[in-house]
Amino acid sequence: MSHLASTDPELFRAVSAELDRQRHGLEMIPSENFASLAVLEALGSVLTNKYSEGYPGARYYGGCENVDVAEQLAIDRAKQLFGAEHANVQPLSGAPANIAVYSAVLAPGDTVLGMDLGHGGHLTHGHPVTWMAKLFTFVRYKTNHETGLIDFDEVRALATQHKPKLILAGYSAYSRAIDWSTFKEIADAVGALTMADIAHIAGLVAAGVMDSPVPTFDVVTTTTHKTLRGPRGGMILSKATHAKVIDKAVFPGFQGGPHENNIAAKAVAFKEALAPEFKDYAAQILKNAKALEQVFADSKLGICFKQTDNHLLLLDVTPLGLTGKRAQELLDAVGITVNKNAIPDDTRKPTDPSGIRLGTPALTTRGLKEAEHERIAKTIVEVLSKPDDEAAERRARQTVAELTDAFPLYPELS
Ligand code: DSN
Repeated sequence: MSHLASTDPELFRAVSAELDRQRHGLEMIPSENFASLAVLEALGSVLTNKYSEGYPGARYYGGCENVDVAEQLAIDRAKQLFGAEHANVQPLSGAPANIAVYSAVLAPGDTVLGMDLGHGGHLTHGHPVTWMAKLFTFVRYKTNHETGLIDFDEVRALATQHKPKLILAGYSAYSRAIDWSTFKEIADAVGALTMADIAHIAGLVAAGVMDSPVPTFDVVTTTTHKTLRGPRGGMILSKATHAKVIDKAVFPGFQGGPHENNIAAKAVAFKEALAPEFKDYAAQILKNAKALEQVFADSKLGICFKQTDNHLLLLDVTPLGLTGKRAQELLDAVGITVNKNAIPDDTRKPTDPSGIRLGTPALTTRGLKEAEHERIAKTIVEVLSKPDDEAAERRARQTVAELTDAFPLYPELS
């Protein structure tokens, strides 16, 4: 980055400081990961200079022959990776991908049945603060407190009562496996379309370590930067019958010129995810999450949804006399990054909820396995159980330093 350093030293210092933060901390926000150097190179390439409204072979600009190659590679690899009939790789991120699907398959006033945000759903699944909630009628299902699982009796009853046009599954803070076939069966019974938002678990689905909704659902959206380990971005997979309306909804309906540098980086990430070693990576993500769970299960922390079947855990920190914000700050102070998060039916406000959410994709990319995750979980429990204990804080910092030294991040970057 010698050019950035001389052109804009102030910005260069911020980027360098962020590299330093990522290297010397334990990144446990479950939606974050570390993209490969090849992905970063594609992102920083001259493809950022090109306008290319339209799709490969049908653009509104000249000179698109090279970005056509990049975008077609991304499309073909996405279809191969997920076994999808159609892929649109232009959505700028997960929220735009979801909004594009709504605009493709719904009319204003239509009803959507999706998960309550507090039970692991996402803002774009109809939270009242979003513009989408003004356009469409969102009805929300929840999980069952006793089992930690989606309450399919409630989903069925709400679907029968409200006759939604679309049933939405797939979450950002739910730690259990998803029974796609029961959603499909309920949707078929009421004549609804099915949409899965697999932003969090896409890498696990691609690797085959979690069940895929792609064979049965009408539409599947995802981000590309979480478990898929690609660049920050989004993607829509669908049955061929929905291809036209989805492509039209993304462009010209909702977005302008695609970010071809980003799309090229997605193509690289998909190639990496198609490699056999990605399956080992995804399997290790799950093993590491279980290693965390085993330690937390022996602590006073509450495990929401009873257990984890994926890459994340949602923990209730109130039994320790903490709030989510305080827990996040305590862990931040020792170099462990998590995010405060609402727990199901939380009575606290979103800016200082009752829980924290943490996961294993980024540390698994760094090479940490079960033994290291067990050590980290014990450190987390100690820090949260002894908030004012300087010796505990010192020990935690020491653990973080030892682990980050033992598993270097981006050693090639200076
Ligand atoms: N912000 C993402 C997450 O952290 O899960 C979801 O959009």
